[in-house]
Amino acid sequence: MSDPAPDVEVAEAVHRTAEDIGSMEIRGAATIAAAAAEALGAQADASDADSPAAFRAELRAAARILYDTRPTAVSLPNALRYVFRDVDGRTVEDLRESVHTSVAEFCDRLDTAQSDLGRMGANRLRDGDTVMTHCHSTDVLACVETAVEQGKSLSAYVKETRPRNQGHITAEALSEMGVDVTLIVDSAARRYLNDVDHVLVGADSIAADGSVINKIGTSGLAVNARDRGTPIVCAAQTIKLHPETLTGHTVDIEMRAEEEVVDEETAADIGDPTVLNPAFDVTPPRYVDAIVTERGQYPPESIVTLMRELFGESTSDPWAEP
Ligand code: RUB
Repeated sequence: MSDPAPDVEVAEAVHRTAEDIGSMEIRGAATIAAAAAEALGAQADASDADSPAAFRAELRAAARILYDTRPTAVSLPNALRYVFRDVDGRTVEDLRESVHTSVAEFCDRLDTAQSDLGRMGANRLRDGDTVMTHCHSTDVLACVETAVEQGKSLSAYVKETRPRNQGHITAEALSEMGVDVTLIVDSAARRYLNDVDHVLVGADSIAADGSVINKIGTSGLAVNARDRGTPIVCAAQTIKLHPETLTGHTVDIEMRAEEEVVDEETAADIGDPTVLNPAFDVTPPRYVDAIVTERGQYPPESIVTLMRELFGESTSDPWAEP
């Protein structure tokens, strides 16, 4: 995507948020969505535009910079769309205020959606159950946390999730909740699936056919879980539904730097192999038992009805030039 026109001012805070999302200082689909919305609020605050048109051009340029950071989590463009939808006003002041109202409403809805989803997911978990997790998903953690608050005692096998080890964040969060945590390397997952009652994963995007796009390794885990007969549940707020897949678009899978997999020196020592580092993969709906959203639990194949209801058949790209 093109850079903003040189005369359009974008706030330093927007550039900082974009850098933090790109470097994964800010990561996870829900967290990215909230940060992107808040960055639009920061842009509105910082703007000294002298006309509504100039204000809108700045906001679009900010959204474009945020949109370009990571391609897979649809929560990011969905957040930008949500904020833009309600931006209205005849003066710069009115516009600024409407951005703030919209950002606050969006962040409130994210929080509410996550706790509603947590209650639905917790209903699946029974006292004494063992779960297995992959990566770090705040939607998954919301389910476990609610179950623990309901007095259920839970154990967890936590996959470390190479190459970035987000499993460590999950391990810490679950331990703080009082869950009995066992950390395992990714390749040990199948070995322990017989001891697991539920595999719980999040999502960066959910396609119209019910495919779950999540951290690399999710699809292999799901196939193994199906083979072992262990139910696999995806916890995902509706902000993860990818409306463009309704019209045949596919979800971009982000490729990240080789250095996340192997440092330069080690790579040189082992003959400089080609290194591939896809950040996400696609789990077909037949390997997923249920998608738990704040609107209830869905078999993956029927998520399309919810997607149509919430998004309709067309989407806007508010970051694009009019
Ligand atoms: C994070 C990841 C998470 C989803 C859902 O990948 O795959 O499972 O984003 O997270 P990365 P949440 O670490 O590359 O961002 O439930 O918090 O939205």
